Amino acid sequence: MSNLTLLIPAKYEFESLPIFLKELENYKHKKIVILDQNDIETINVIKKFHDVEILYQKKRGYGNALIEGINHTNTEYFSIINADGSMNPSELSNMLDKAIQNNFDIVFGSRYMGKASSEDDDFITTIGNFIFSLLGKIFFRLKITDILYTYVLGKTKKVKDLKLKSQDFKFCVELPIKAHRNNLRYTSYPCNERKRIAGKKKVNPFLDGLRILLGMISLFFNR
Ligand SMILES: Nc1nc2c(ncn2[C@@H]2O[C@H](COP(=O)(O)OP(=O)(O)OP(=O)(O)O)[C@@H](O)[C@H]2O)c(=O)[nH]1
Ligand SMILES: [Mg+2]
Repeated sequence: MSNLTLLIPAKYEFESLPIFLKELENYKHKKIVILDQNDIETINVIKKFHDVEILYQKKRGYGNALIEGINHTNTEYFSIINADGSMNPSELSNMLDKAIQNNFDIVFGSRYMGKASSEDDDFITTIGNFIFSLLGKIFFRLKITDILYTYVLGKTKKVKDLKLKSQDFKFCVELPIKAHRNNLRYTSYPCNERKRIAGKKKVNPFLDGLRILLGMISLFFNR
């Protein structure tokens, strides 16, 4: 059995998720989809995948789903991989090898280094990702090139010990900032982001962007 659990946060992903889970059948890792128990349409389309565990989140939000998923994980490593199919699972084995061979606690997938790329970015998200990654470098001394992608593979115990709190998309910045402050060993790995398979984007670039900015300001002043 694999030492890796895939944590798949999903919100109204009844169009993308069955296609993505079909692709994931080629990967013999443990898979947990974390969603709201009222998301009946998504629940109904994933029931037929017998290699997938469903975890109902107790509260709301993307960060809440991931925190509950990580706390529920009992393999040595976990990876966050979105339900919309934009993160390519063929990159997982290299990310895991990199973590194991160099004893990294976290490997952050990056769309902005070397031969990495994104087919999913638009003008607004490209600018937003650049600005937030720059803020991370300047104000938090982060050594990663893409702070918001959150295609992350990490050691379960080390990340559980960070006691992350963000229930919404602030999770994306809380994880690298707290990892850095707690002296975790981390690195980046170049990824090629695909377009979401179908369905609607759940992130509101302006509202969630503002929440993330306020989250960074709060983390800057509260160590
Ligand atoms: N469980 C759970 N999952 C969520 C929530 N919000 C978003 N997600 C999932 O988190 C992942 C990231 O959200 P996306 O809508 O893909 O965000 P995005 O990548 O910025 O948007 P696109 O570029 O359009 O894909 C997706 O798999 C969503 O289904 C939530 O509140 N709860
Ligand atoms: Mg997406």
